Amino acid sequence: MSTQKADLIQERTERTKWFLNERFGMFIHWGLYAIPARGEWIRSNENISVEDYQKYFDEFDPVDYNPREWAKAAKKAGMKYVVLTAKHHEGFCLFDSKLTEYKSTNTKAGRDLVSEFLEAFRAEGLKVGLYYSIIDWYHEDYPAYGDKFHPMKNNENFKRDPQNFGRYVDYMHGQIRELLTNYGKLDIMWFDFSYDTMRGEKWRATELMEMMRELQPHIVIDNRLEGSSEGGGTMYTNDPTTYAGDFASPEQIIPPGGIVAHDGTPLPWEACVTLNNNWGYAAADHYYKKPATIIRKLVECVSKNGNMLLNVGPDAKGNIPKESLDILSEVGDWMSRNGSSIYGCGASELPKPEWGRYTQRGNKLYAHVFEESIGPINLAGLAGKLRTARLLSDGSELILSRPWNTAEFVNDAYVNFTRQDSLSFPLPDPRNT
Ligand code: FHN
Repeated sequence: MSTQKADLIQERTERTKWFLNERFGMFIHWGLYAIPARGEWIRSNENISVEDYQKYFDEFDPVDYNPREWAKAAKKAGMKYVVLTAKHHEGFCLFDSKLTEYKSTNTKAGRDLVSEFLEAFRAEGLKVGLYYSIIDWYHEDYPAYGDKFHPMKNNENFKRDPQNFGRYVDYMHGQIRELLTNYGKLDIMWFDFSYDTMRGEKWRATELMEMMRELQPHIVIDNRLEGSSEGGGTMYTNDPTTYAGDFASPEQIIPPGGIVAHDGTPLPWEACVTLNNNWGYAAADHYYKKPATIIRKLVECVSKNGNMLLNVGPDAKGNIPKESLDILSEVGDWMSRNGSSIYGCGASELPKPEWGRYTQRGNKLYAHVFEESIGPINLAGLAGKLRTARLLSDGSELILSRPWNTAEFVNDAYVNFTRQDSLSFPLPDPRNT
């Protein structure tokens, strides 16, 4: 490995230390698509022309937008960082960009939504990040014709001159410069997404990364200037490009074995997950995951050295759906008692037990009991197994953390459970047995 590449990997390790410690963040997908309320891909899925989509720009007026309330909900849920869509594929900018008229300050709202968002979440002590879509269905120089990720791919009226794609890339770089210059310290930049031949230097990614590292050297960046939700890119190799990114970004699926480089070394990664089945607000989508499911996913991510970025999709007026808030509140109840089994934790050397998962931080081992079908866990027997396996040094502590009853979640089971959902006792000293 060249020195330069070794330095890149070392710098990435340094940059992501806080990120891998916090483990749990909030993703927020918000834009004009919240008005029709059928998810963020509506313009493409329903082949809506720019003219027909304009009515949403004309209507957008989030009178209930109060990002401080969003931030309080995230903090109460135990989340430590947040990522908001500054611009999604629709091309609408939630910030006062000087490079376009298609922005929130030109709507009835008349507000820089990103600026207010950043101030509110910083005030609640969370680290802040912005999502930026490199795909842009609004910009006239984004290649529409023949591009499968563009809504007008087969519409003769939307043929584009691909020679002007460079003008779109200039626009994209200019907006990234605006975001990293005009909005204070950002902790995360979340690009979305590369595909087919549209990756890497098609976005002039080396030039973009050099500019970003000059403006905000500490900022943690995902791998989608090269990759997508399916992964991809050189961060898995020992020869990463300058724009390989600092973390892999699996989507909805938690990788079976976590994420490692080709040589087997663990890589920083974060799984992004929806609460229902949509990223953007979808009024008819009531298929929400249960709090226990969310907790198990978070525990699974951490048990595999990963983070979880849990999504909310506010509605057109700026309200996070009540179903989402209720789940976040109950996840927060559990996190308030068991956050020590998440923050700063990672995989254990122990193999996964049949009844659940382990997370570990130093010599503290957290046993997350998911399945009680094998009857009450014999803690002494478990401690004996750990001791025999000599996998924990003397003075280690085994903390039993039981993310809720595996039975169908009902309130009284939750009440019974909370009085004892975390037991902690020192392992018997092997010298006394
Ligand atoms: O197309 C987007 C999608 O709308 C959403 O933003 C997700 C979140 O990671 N990313 C892309 C799909 O991979």
